[in-house]
Amino acid sequence: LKRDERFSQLTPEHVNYFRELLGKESAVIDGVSSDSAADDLEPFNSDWMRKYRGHCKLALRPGSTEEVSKILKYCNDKKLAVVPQGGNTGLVGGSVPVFDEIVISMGRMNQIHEFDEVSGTLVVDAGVILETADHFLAEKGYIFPLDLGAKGSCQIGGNLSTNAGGLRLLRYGSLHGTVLGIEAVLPDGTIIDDLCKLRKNNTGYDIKQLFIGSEGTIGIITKATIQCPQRSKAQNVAYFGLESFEKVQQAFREAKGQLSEILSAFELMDEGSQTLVTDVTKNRRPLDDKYPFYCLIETSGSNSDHDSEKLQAFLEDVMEKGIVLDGTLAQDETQIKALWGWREGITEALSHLGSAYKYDVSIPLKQMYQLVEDTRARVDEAGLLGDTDEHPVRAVIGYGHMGDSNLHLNVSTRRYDERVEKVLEPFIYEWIAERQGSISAEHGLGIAKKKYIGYSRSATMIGLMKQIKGLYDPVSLSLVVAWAPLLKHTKVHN
Ligand code: FAD
Ligand code: 2HG
Ligand code: ZN
Repeated sequence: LKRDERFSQLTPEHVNYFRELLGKESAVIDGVSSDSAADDLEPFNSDWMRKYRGHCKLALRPGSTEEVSKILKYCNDKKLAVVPQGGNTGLVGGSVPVFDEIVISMGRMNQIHEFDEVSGTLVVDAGVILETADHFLAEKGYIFPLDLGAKGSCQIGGNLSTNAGGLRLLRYGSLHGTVLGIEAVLPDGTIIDDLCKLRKNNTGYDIKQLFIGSEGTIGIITKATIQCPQRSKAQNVAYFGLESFEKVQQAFREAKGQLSEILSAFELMDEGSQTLVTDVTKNRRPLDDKYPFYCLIETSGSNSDHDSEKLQAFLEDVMEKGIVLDGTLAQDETQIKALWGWREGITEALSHLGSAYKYDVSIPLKQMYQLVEDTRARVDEAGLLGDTDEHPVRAVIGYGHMGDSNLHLNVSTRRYDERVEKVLEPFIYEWIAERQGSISAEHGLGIAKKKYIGYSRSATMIGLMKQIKGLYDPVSLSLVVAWAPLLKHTKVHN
């Protein structure tokens, strides 16, 4: 990749403008006029996986929508490249600079503005941390309709920009349904005020939807209104072992039939993924024996006794039918958390063990796990499996949101290694395209998948995306994002 010289280089004069605009010392982290800021800039330059690294010399931390607007207008006028950053937990390299883009970090915009206890509508700043919003809602008897392992650090603006799916999409649906309104700033500084609180609003195009899942390519989200459901009084969790992916599918079908309206999550883990969690946490496994597959089922309802009876009856039924080989039910809050840890803790465990090539994909359910097996066979054939310097792959594992046909294929290695990448790509993307899957289910394209968009979108669709980008960002130089090289209008590096 080469930096596009149409972008301006940062000068002390630019930095002075931002200093005057944002005032507070902590709002401008400046490595242009003071070298001593290099350490402070480090967290803005590297991503969660330590895979992507930028060289930004300036990070700005606006405190209001007006400040975001002035920053973007100035950058647009001066042809300064920027990258929006939320909690920096993204897994596709979209939240860090590629070169020396200015980071616009949203963490200071962290106010919860409004909550309506009757309708459940919540109005928040983009920089509010997901878990903070959920704790606030818990006190009111409500729940945020999105939950994911990175909840302690990711921000609502980042969640919307990636259209994060997470652990309970099965129950509460996607953010395209639960976001009622947004406020955003376009690259030229225009503030879009669409902070609607209505469930129904069919007056013209639903423009906010374009900001959900567009990874900051057309503007920066500054506020959002979210429709939040009431928190269920009772929660139950079961974890069980199965002998094949065929049986996993049968169990899913049974769960939908027998648990119907109380089913709130159906997650899949293979044995490889659970081995990695065991290696890292040293925790005792929930089941005595090992099985090729495990599922985690969560129910959320209004009556604990009724729900646990239902879950117990479900477990007995699927064991009697030979669908499930063994299972356990959490007895209290601590056990619920512990069982969830075997699913939510996989990403964290992988990061402790070195590096991981991540493929977040949607595949028609029947064929979902076949991708893991085919990839493992391919890596093995290439002589890369072994967990040594010569054979760097530790494991090829699969887990994910079974209820949404969303697989997380991870190839765990000692370190990022070109030989491994060559064996995996474009093989995996071709495999998915042949089955009409999606190469990007819930994490986005970022820099990791920008050049592979054609495996999941037609030339016509990509053409329409370019038109939209051109419309919102006509100067096409102000927002540097990972998709940029693909969307011709913003070609920023070759
Ligand atoms: P960042 O990583 O900072 O940014 C993500 C993208 O959004 C970047 O392109 C950035 O430029 C852009 N962006 C950020 N804020 C704004 C804004 N205000 N306006 C415009 N653009 C913006 N994802 C899932 O979907 N489901 C999961 O279950 C899930 N689990 C995870 C578990 C772990 C342990 C980790 C580390 C990540 C997980 N993720 C998951 C991935 C990640 O996408 C989410 O954590 C989250 O949505 C990213 O939010 P963030 O605030 O960290 O955004
Ligand atoms: C999850 O569901 C996240 O745990 C992360 O989306 C997936 O690490 C991954 O590949
Ligand atoms: Zn996920």
